[in-house]
Amino acid sequence: MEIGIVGLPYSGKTTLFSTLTGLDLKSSHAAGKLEAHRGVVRVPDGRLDRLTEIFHPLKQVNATIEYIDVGGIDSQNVRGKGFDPQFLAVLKNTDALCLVIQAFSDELYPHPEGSIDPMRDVKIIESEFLLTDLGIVEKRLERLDRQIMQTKLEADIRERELMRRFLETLEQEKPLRELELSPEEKLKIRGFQFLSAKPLLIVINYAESDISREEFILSPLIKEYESKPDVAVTGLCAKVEYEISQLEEDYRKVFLQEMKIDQPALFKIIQQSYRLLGLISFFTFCEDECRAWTISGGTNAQHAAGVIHTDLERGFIRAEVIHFSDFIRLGSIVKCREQGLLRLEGKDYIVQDGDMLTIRFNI
Ligand SMILES: Nc1nc2c(ncn2[C@@H]2O[C@H](COP(=O)(O)OP(=O)(O)OP(=O)(O)O)[C@@H](O)[C@H]2O)c(=O)[nH]1
Ligand SMILES: [Mg+2]
Repeated sequence: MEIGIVGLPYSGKTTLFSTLTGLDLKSSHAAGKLEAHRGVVRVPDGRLDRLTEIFHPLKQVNATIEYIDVGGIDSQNVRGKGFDPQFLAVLKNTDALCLVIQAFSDELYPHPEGSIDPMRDVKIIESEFLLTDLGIVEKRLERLDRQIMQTKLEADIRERELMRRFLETLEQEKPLRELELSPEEKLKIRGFQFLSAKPLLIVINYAESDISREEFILSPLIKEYESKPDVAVTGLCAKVEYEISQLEEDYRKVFLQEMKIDQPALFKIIQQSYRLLGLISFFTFCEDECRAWTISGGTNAQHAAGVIHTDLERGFIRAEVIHFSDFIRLGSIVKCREQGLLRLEGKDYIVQDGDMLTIRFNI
């Protein structure tokens, strides 16, 4: 899973990326340059930490998400022209977008639009997403028109209808993620990798002095976006989060206590990215390792086994399932078995977030 970090220049993208990934690009990554950087992030999961405490495996393996710092979007240059092709090539391949908005003032880094206005900035970037998609749809429609004149293929005619719906939506300045689509149409849309169809996490990067006013700062955006599908709004002060991430573990705890922060905002961003992508985790546990595996919500037990290893999917017989919350409540596998909370499930069982699985299989 890949998430692209985008935003206007100096909004704090690289600061957020460095905080998330622990990779320090501040010195090597010149501001305003077009250059994508990738980094893998462990998804923090307190449940997995608990399992490790209980089973003492040799290692713990968290789920991961990959973030890409795509570089600055120069709003003055880009406006109305769609994105640079190099930039677009990276963005198109992502599974979701994380939009960083500058809500702090800093004389050294004046906002490119001349003032702080998060709602305006979200709309500027969203309209670039729409324009880029519009370009793709228009080109596709032209080609389909030509093809249909020659071959009159039923599939092309159906696709043209769908593209016309996309066109209409985009012309009304609505992102494609707001369209209701059939499963078949969803597959089709994925092939085009439209930017406005990707799940969007809006991250408001506010000033140090605003940490205690987060609710106030986020509320207009939450009001505007919370009811929309596949959009989430969150906030942090990237500069402070970066400093927290640079502290030694012991100092970090003291610092967080003093600032009255219960967990770094960073965890929140990672977990929200995970949720926005419709992902859930199941766990495996043995002497060697306790591990979280990532699947999409709605995945059945046989496909989930395939995430561990293709042999487990092919030779799948049954899954032994205990839910993490039952296991913690009763304290042991034996007690779960006695109470009938260790279940044997077949291949069609839909795996739930927090299930602990042991796969029985034939080789
Ligand atoms: N005061 C303050 N400064 C911040 C904050 N977040 C980032 N900055 C500073 O703003 C400057 C630009 O941040 P970057 O993270 O490089 O911004 P960027 O979006 O990657 O910039 P480009 O890649 O040039 O588009 C850096 O000097 C940061 O330290 C913040 O929350 N408060
Ligand atoms: Mg940057």
